[in-house]
Amino acid sequence: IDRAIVEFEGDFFIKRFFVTDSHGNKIEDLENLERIKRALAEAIGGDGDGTVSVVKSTANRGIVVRRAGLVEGFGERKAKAERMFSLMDGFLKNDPFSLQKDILHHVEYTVARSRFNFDDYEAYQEGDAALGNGGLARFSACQMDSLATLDYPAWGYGLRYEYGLFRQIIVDGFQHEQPDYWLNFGNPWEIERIHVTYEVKFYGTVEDVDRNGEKHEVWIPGETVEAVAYDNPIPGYGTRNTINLRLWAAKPSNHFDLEAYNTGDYINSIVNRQRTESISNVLYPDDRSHQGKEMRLKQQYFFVSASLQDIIRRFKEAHNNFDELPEKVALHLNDTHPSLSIAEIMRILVDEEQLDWNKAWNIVCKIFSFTTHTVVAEGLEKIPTDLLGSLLPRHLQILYKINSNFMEELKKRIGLDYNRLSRMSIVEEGAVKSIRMANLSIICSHTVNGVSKLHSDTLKMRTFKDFYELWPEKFQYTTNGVTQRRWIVVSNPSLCALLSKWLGTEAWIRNADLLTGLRDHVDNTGFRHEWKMVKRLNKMRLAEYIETMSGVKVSLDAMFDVQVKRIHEYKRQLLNIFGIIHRYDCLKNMDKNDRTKVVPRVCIIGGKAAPGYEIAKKIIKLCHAVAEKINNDADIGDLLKLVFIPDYNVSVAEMVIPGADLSQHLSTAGHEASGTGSMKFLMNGCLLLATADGSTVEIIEEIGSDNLFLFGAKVQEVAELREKGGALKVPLQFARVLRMVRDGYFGDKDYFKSLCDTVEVGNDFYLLGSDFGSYLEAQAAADKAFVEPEKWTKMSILSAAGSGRFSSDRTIREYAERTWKIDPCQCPF
Ligand code: C3B
Repeated sequence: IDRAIVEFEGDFFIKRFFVTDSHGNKIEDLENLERIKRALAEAIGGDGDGTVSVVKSTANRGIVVRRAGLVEGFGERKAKAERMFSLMDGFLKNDPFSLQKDILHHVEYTVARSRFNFDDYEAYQEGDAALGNGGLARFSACQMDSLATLDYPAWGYGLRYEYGLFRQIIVDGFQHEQPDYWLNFGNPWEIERIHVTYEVKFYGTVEDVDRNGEKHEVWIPGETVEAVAYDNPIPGYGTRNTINLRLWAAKPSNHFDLEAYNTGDYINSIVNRQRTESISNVLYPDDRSHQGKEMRLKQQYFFVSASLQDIIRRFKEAHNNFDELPEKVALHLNDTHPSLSIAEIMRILVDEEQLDWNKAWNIVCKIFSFTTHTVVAEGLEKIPTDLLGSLLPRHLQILYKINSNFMEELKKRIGLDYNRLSRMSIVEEGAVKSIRMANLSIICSHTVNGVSKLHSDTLKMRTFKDFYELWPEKFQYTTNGVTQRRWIVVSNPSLCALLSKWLGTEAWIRNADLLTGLRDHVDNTGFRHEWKMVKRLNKMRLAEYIETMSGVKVSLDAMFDVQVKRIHEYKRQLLNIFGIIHRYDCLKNMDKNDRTKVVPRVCIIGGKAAPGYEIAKKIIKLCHAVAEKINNDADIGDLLKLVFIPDYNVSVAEMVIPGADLSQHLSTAGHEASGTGSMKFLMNGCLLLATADGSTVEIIEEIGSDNLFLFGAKVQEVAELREKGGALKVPLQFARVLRMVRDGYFGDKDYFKSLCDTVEVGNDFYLLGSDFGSYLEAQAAADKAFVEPEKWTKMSILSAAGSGRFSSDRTIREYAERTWKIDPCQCPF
């Protein structure tokens, strides 16, 4: 390597960047990445003009522009970001393999002309705003991108948590959680709206007041906190429309409790105030179980109350008749987390705006639509009435009234079928009397959506059967999707360039259906060669990351086999680990000659366990214990490696997904409502090994069953298999693997006992044992396909070619047209 050339435009942007050998030829051999980086560091890492340094990127987010302290005001910042992106586009056009850009993935540069020096910047990596737990939140982010791009007039509301989802660190194979204080260095993208604030109230009592001779109930709250808006603009792609994600932060209210101060208890009243202000502090890390915690309920109401005040204020600015509300406002409930808004809007309309109850109810029922994102029972929220009654006494009354009206109406429709009436009631009687938030949401929404066809069928036939029979027309499905702008354009620039080159257009970035055009080139060897090169480049990027994170060196010739998602028993990471143990066991017992025929594998697992979810944490530990054994077995070498990637998050996903050959989606049929990870892998030309669950069923319709590896019980077989209990047939291989773990082959025998018990015959709720045989067959089929690179590449191309239907653009268009009945609306400029 002779020189690295970096040309700058202005102070901020790298205009051109390349590396040449001593003959002046551009170097494309990325195996030499380390050397290239060193050369670069030598060439420009010193001082030069004192502005640029090169380091190993840990975030791997492409070019990271350091903004802090450099620019002020959103307009200017946006203009600069736009310039940067247009330069990046330039790279892509001139270099179909986007060599330069891939190297830039490893290069961070910054401007040190202000008071910062580079070391400060290194600590200030722009991390993810981890404001959600898993698939549900990431899906919302994709929806926001599509809403903006398709010019729909829509806003998102949420909470501005100071601590997002915990950072996962692994010590000795165990997960530890660390707080993620992501706002430490400020968030330059957000705009604090100090003038958009609302009071949110809690506790207190309900009192009767006389209004024109009539008795009315009015809430006299006991505690007030202020909600301040922080706006996060979401620019659409290829349009000037920008929508808003408005996040609320809790701030001290200026309403002092005079009495407390006057009695001299100054310190305690400050402490109490601080407790109130902590409402938006931290995201609950359990993505499914709801333990009826007061703070969680406070967060939900804080979010709902501030958002509704904002929505109603904006409505009232232009309208004065609430009859027009359903014409102008559509509110979508994503899962039941915001469903208190039903009671809150009734309270506003009846208690504050003084509308008649029935009139208000008719309006409200035309505004809400509801998507449920799960079938797992723990996912259906129930709020103990004791808790609700103390925190929001008026809301509890309103909920009781909604329920008694509904029960009366229901009796007229179905008669005195008390079992059914009690199943459909919003109020659950029992040891802990509670409010069923899903029932409330269904009753009040005009549309109830599932997130895939299979999920919707399950809702209709099982979870909400009673409601489906009452209102079949309410039930629909809108299959999830993901945005190709993040999951291809941002995270896989090489593939992005390749797609545009062979499709002859960049229009697929706004219209993913055009990806089907790839089918026309699948027999073109030149195209397939380039396709393979892109995958290899991404595998290199991933291999380097794996080595940095875990010290494990992996071979690029191996199949990169990935399972990344939250750790859950139903997602069956344990099935994957058992499969790996089985593979290892076979290798150990194999003739040396036969080993030459084995497809080398790099198995990659990543995901966070909820801090209180013991079994999930044990799965993580087992994965490390097995990895320890396999990776240090010199006899096995490159034939099998197992790596756990810590702290799986969006940034990590952006690197892992493009580098995967195979991805696993193993949920027991009927348990994954949709799944969106699979769609991201599909877009990146990664083959799927999956059960017929969630949206996979529709993926098969698009790409054909020949282009993925399907296994496991079908949804209609699951109940019957479970009934068999102890009489269930389990393959010998499964019993053997289970025995190895039980006997302490991977150490920590006692620790793993309870984990093994969960999959023992008779206790194996998620059916790992009975699916194991067909799982191994699917894995064998994957191996067989992988040794024929041309066949594999065709399958990979056809996977990406069929991924257009799983763009969130399609999802959003369906919601807009069918559910919200809204039209695109371009901002006039
Ligand atoms: C998830 C589901 O588990 C996924 O199947 C689904 O694709 C996404 O939502 C988006 O619809 N989900 C989640 O991450 N957290 C919940 N509490 C419920 C569902």
